[in-house]
Amino acid sequence: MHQQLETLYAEALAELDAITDSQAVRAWEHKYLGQKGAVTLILRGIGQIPKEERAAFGKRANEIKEALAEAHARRETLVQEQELARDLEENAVDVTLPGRATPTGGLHPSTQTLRQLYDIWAEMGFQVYRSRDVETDETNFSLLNIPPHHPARDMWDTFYTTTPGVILRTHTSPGQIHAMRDLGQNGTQPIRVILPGMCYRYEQVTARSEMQFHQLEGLAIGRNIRMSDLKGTISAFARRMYGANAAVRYRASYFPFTEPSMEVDVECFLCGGKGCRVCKYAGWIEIAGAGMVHPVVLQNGGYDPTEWSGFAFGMGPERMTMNKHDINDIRYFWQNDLRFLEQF
Ligand code: FA5
Repeated sequence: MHQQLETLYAEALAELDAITDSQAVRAWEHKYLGQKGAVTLILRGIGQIPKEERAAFGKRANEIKEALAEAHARRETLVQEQELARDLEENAVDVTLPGRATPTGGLHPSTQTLRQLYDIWAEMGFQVYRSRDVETDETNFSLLNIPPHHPARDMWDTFYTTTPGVILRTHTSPGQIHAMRDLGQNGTQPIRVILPGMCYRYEQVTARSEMQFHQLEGLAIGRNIRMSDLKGTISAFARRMYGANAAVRYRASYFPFTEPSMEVDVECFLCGGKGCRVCKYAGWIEIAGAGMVHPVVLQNGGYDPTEWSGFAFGMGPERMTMNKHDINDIRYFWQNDLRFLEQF
């Protein structure tokens, strides 16, 4: 029995030393130290030992049991550490790898331009006045000095609704009427506003023309407003928008609701007037239609045109954005293609 015990001890230790995974450690514990384990069974069989040897045998058996339990605990810790190290190595995370970018939203290029315009005009004392997208024929045309059947209506191809007289605004100019009637207090108060908004035209969509686009209207009404005020204001705007040296020119034009009317060009900010792709080799880029508010329109807004005067202008933020970023097709703006939108 003594010999058997010592052999068992030596075997158990040798076996334990060779173990490299915790499952085997558990199996080993079961095999030697478990309730039906080899060492336990030997201890249980102590009765078969001659009485005089029993004490010495029991002592040795207990020593061995304890020694094996200790060896087991050490091995278990060691194996667990090795397993952890192996696991860390095999499933290593390279913390120096760049992270995956979280996509973030951004402002639409038109919104960026509009906000830049709001800032500039706010600095110059113009407040934002919001007007409706769905308009009446009367406000969009008649009150702006474009009577029914007037050939000038052809300038703006219109989206009609099924309700007679109700249309989608073709420009932001009807907002002039609303602003004058709303803020003018029966033609007694001066006004200085910008009117941004979406406009709709039933026209052939091309690289330069969408059927839906923004305009930013400006309106100033006062007692002594003259053409020089319009020109000074537009020039000051152009310097803020396009730089201190921005040159502006005015070309005679025609709008039924302004008299005189003009178109405003700014010297090409890309080539400085030498001629390039963006200005189509003209050296100048059109930025607005403008003019002195027509007396009939002042009257329709509630003002006495013999005492009051004013100027108005209308700019196209999409066209401005196209020039700024050299975008060659307006159709990109509303296609919601992230490849386009993410560039701004
Ligand atoms: C007008 O709509 C006038 N109401 C502007 C105005 C206001 C004149 C106040 C005088 C006083 P026009 O049709 O030219 O004018 O349009 C003005 C601007 O809107 C254009 O210069 C252009 O920048 C933009 N625009 C017009 N049509 C389109 C279109 N289909 N797509 C994109 N932008 C357009």
